[in-house]
Amino acid sequence: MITLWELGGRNDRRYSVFSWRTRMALAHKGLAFETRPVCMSDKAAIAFSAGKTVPVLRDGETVVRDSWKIAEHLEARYPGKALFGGEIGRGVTHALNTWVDRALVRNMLEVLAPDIHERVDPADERYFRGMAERVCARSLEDQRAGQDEALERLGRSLEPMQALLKRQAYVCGEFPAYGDYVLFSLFQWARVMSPRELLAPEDPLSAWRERVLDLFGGFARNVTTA
Ligand SMILES: N[C@@H](CCC(=O)N[C@@H](CS)C(=O)NCC(=O)O)C(=O)O
Repeated sequence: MITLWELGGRNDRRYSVFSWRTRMALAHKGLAFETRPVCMSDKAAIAFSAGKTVPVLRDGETVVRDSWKIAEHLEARYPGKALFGGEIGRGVTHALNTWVDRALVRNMLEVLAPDIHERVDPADERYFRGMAERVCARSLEDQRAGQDEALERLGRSLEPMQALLKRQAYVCGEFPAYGDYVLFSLFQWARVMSPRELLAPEDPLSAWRERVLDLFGGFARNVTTA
């Protein structure tokens, strides 16, 4: 039995950017799982993990925290359909994971934060505001006023992936794997929490996002969105 703890927002939205990586990895491996929505501010709910962030995965007796460590755990325990493709693939995917976390997540948060704030669980509104204003160093109101510039910054930081996806169907090549889910998690975060369309139809990222949304019988497509 596999259980995933992840953030729950209004209308049962599942919006944790990092948990979407885990969700896609579980679907890729064909593993059934249960989910437990938690509030960002409710650290007691995940105290058993000895950490303060989701995703947290319990797989039988094993508890794993941190989306990257969860991906490594799933790859080791369920080798069937590869998430990384061997040791070199693991290393390169880890590099991509680190780049996305350090170069893209904050840019995406600057675009989305005011919209996310309107859709988090009401019990998390204050907590989310505090986190977003600390990370982005601006009030949510200033962030809303600056959303267009934030979108431009995000667009510039996505340019390497746009160039790549003109040349191949998926981040990982001919077929999707964990590197795709790492990048996709940002766009799923946006779909679930913001009514703003981030990608022009002619953007190679747009066609790629549609391909990922189609995977596993529309697993990521058929959820509550903004
Ligand atoms: N490196 C961690 C980051 C996890 C993370 O920051 N999760 C957010 C939700 S998307 C969280 O739980 N935040 C709670 C908080 O900041 O207190 C991972 O990949 O799992």
